[in-house]
Amino acid sequence: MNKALDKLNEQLSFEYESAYIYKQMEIFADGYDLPGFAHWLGKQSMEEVEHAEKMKSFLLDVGYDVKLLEMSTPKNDYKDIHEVIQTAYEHEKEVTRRIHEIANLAKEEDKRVYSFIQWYIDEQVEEEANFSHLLAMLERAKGNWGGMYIIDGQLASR
Ligand code: OFO
Repeated sequence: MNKALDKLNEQLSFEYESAYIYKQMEIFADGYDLPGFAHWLGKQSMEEVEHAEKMKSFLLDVGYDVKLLEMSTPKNDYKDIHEVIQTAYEHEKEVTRRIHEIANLAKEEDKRVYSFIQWYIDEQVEEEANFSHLLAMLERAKGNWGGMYIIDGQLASR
């Protein structure tokens, strides 16, 4: 039994779950007439699939019996785009916590996992920063639609 590999297998499903959550956020933004946010969140969703795929390939390479786990239904009743981005930021912090947990476990148990997970530790710095910068911009706009559309325009070019 290798707990580090088991945890990584769990995280693989959680990365797909992240993609699912961001896909629902993309749909919300689209329905909320913010195409830039929708585009940006859609790209985020695709990035999560890439994170999951990388884990899948690693687990297969070390001969692990990869199994996908059950996913929760993503929240879809957001009150506004601010709540969407706030929720996403909190989600990324949870992902970071889980990645660090895997690293701590793998440090003693499996050096292959420990080395592999370093990329994700670095990636999470960027992931959290993306959402916290966006959140700061939204907080400054204070729900003013002029400001929100400027941000929306910027996000369209991701
Ligand atoms: Fe995969 O980093 Fe975001 O969730």
